[in-house]
Amino acid sequence: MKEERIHKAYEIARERYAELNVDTEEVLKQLQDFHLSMHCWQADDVAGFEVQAGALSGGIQSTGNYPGKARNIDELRNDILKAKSLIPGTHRLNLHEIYGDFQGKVVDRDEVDASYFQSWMEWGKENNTKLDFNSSSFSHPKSGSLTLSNPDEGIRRFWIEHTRRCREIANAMGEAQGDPCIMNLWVHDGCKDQSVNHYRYRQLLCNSLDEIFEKPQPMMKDCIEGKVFGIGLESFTVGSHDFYTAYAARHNKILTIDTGHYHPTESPADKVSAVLQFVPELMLHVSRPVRWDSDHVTIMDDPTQELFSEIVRAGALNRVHYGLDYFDGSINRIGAYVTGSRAAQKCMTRALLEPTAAISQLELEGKGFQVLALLEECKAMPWNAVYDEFCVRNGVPAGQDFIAEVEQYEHDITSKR
Ligand code: RNT
Ligand code: ZN
Repeated sequence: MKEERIHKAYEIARERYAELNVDTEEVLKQLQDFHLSMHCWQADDVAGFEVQAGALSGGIQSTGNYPGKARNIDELRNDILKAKSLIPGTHRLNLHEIYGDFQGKVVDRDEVDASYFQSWMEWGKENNTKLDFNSSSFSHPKSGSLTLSNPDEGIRRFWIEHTRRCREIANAMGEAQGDPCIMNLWVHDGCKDQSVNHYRYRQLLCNSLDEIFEKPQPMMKDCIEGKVFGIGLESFTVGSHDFYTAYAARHNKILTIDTGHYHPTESPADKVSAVLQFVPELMLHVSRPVRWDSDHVTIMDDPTQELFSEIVRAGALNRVHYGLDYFDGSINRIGAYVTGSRAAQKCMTRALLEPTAAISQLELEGKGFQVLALLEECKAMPWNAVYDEFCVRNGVPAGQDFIAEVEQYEHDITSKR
């Protein structure tokens, strides 16, 4: 039987790792405590539920037209539950403001409040899912290319009001779940072409943030996310990495690292040990850039592995929030959710199974060859037997078995939309 085979393989792996003084039972416990914050926007290509919703804007794009995307709140919730049933462990859900339960009412972004998220909070409680939150600056008539940094005071005030209200909503979520809600602030502000007002825009953004963060909201935590460029905003980004890193360091805010937001040869993993010297915590947006911030589904590639390994090596497991951020509309969206989430977990599994203390000791003794050799050996260690065991213990299909379940759900549900 398959489960028996998995247990047998695990027992062999356990012994193999014990030779390196790695306790796989301890790693399984740590994996159980490793919570992803699943991004709700993979299920519907970042559309959301605003009655007045327009096209996706703000320099981001979901490409592909695979059938079956969630069209309303019930479909989205069911899809997320289906995905969660195929991902071992307990995970959070990361909501954008545009995913409120607006009940057919036109609610503008500066009018939103916690009442529109009441049903989400109940859903979270019923489904053992804690919520995180995001303000939404894109896909709105007032989005333009500048929001919180707009010299037009009316527009800037509108977005300040929106973001303040989002912090209140996040705080209400945190209270309802008895655990702080992590709220991410990303705005797309930038310029398509040459501009001579860089200092002015950044000063305005700085002032807006100061106002937004003025009021303490004890049951939520703020994180701020920069990037290099957006589509149609290629020449200048107001909220660049330097801007937000400096802001976060000065104001003790959480910095968000979106792995798709750096120059292609820059390593997001290398930011971890640098910025954690100065900011309290990190939020991740685990994604996969293909040539640019294309938000492809997360896979076990070197940059993702390196990112999780750096977190573990820094002893920073509990200083990081593990959000995902990809939106691929060209393949089965639930399959995309599950594949990406499991890839992130597998990277974490490998990171946790590294005999870091021993390798560190060798490094301090100047034994460079031994360090290199051990790191190479780790790549071929039976980490997957540990991940399979984790799946089985959580009652979730191990290996490729989840593919058939996604296909069944497509056959029964999503293909009929
Ligand atoms: C955009 C940012 C941002 C969005 C989500 C939808 O480049 O990564 O995090 O992807 O808020
Ligand atoms: Zn992001």
